[in-house]
Amino acid sequence: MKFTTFGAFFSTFLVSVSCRAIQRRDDAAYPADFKPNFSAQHSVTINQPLSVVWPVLGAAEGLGKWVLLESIASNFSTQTLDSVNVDGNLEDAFVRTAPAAPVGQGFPRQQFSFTETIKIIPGLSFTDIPVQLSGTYTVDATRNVSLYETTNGSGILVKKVRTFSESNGVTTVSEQINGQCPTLEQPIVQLTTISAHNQQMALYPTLFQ
Ligand SMILES: *[C@@H]1O[C@H](CO)[C@@H](O)[C@H](O)[C@H]1NC(C)=O
Ligand SMILES: *[C@@H]1O[C@H](CO)[C@@H](O)[C@H](O)[C@H]1NC(C)=O
Ligand SMILES: *[C@@H]1O[C@H](CO)[C@@H](O)[C@H](O)[C@H]1NC(C)=O
Ligand SMILES: CC(=O)N[C@H]1CO[C@H](CO)[C@@H](O)[C@@H]1O
Repeated sequence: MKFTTFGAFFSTFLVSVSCRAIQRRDDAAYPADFKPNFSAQHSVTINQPLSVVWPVLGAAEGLGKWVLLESIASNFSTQTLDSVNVDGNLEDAFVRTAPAAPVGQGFPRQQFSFTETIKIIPGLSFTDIPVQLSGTYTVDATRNVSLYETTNGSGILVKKVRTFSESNGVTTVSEQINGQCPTLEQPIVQLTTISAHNQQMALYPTLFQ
């Protein structure tokens, strides 16, 4: 890792350690105060029809497989599977903290959690920062859209919308990430998100080999 990157990571580390004690963001206010300040978009093509791609990258059953393609992700597990009613389109909604819909209604919503390990100095594991993330993955199978929302509990929120299109037996998977993090961390989070997102999506085709 280049020294400048290391410096940025290290100051992020110091900032996040020093902020941890004083920062108490009210997670219950989400999404009313969701003001995204980092974003990424990317798409990949998979040489398979949507009928093959959907069960892995669309439906919730495949969630753990693609979450763990991110090189810094580990310790994935799922919790409650329920469903949620949405006014309007799923991609425009925030459903992570919404009340569950009565059985038989709404879009299926899978709760999950995993750990992202931010490596400050590669090879020196005592400098690693584990970030526990929890979220929901919600699926509109009629419109071929899914919505991924995570939080670390306070301060970092990520919304990712995934859309699918098929042409001549080839499926294009597109993702739009919008996230919110503390202003001081925005530059490094923006850079890390773009590179981790591109790296992860480049591996999607390997799930079909
Ligand atoms: C989530 O991340 C933010 C930004 O780094 C940090 O300030 C906050 O303490 C973290 N929350 C938890 C619960 O770790
Ligand atoms: C694994 O995830 C659980 C929550 O599901 C968390 O309590 C635990 O600390 C995590 N372990 C590691 C090693 O990150
Ligand atoms: C969703 O994908 C299926 C399978 O490719 C397709 O038949 C259907 O028209 C798509 N629906 C929408 C709304 O794009
Ligand atoms: C890159 C990015 O999305 N930056 C945004 C960070 O947040 C401010 C305030 O909400 C926006 O003005 C920036 O566009």
